[in-house]
Amino acid sequence: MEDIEMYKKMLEIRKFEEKVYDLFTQNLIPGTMHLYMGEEAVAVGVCAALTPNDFITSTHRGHGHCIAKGASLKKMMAEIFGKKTGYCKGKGGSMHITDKNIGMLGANAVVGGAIPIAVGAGLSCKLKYPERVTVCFFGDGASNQGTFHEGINMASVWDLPVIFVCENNLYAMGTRQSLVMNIEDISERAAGYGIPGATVDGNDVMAVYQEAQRAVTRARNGDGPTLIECKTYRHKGHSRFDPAKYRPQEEVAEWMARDPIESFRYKLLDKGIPEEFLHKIESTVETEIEEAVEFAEESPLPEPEDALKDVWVVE
Ligand SMILES: Cc1ncc(C[n+]2csc(CCOP(=O)(O)OP(=O)(O)O)c2C)c(N)n1
Ligand SMILES: [Mg+2]
Repeated sequence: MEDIEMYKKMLEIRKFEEKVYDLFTQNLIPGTMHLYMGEEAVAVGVCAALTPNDFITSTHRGHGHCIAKGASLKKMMAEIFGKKTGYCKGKGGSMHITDKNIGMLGANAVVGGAIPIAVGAGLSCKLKYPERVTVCFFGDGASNQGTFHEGINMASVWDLPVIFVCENNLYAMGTRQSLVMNIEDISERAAGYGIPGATVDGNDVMAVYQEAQRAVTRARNGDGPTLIECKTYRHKGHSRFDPAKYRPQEEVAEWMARDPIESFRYKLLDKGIPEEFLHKIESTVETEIEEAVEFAEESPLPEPEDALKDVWVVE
């Protein structure tokens, strides 16, 4: 993927979420949300190394993964508005966005819940479509779940084409990593399963892209999984109402100064990309977001008689 396209994708995620945040705080859309703002370089850098046929699994903080894999902004926005035209016909909300047409196997509200799903996808690809890889995104908190250890072990033993991407934003809700782990680099855990592990600056989209490319090549060659830890930081609190008071102000300031989008913009300018060209991309993205909101606002709500359609119930 061209660097300019990566810039545009990161901007789409940021602008989409700024809009969603704005609408949530005005109580214009229901539910809760976990914003990805600040972590855009991870999803975009990794997905830039994938083809449309590859798969990803996501988390509760999934807007960035969906957009980076090519999801429709209109259908995402409509879903968040609870409208019939949304990805889950308005019944799933932010944490259940799924699009099998683009290989997006689903956001997931269960922390660590998508790890076994990615391993299952990896197994079926190994058997049926050996050229395809599956990327599994998860957080630092999820890497303490049993699903992580069981999943990564199975992927290693069976040489599955799965790339484990740990988004280490230093916190699981209000719990700092150092309180629940005696290691600093989660990539060290790869050694325990006999696979390569790498730690990368998760705010540097090119660094993430290059590391992802290495892992993708390995997986496509049948050499098995890789664990990539991306060090990053969320700009907002854990979810809608969290003011994130548990984070030291100096730490927040330090990471805000390393905004992945702003720093990449400087790099593009340094490379000689004209500023007017970037302005053009920025206004195109603004228009795309406005169109997504319009689409969502104008879409109908689901019918009451559809409430039990497309859902599983245990009687
Ligand atoms: C199995 C399970 N346990 C607890 C929760 C509540 N919960 C939601 S998000 C979260 C923290 C996840 O932290 P991390 O994996 O680091 O992801 P981040 O939110 O930082 O992106 C917790 C504990 C949950 N959704 N699922
Ligand atoms: Mg975290």
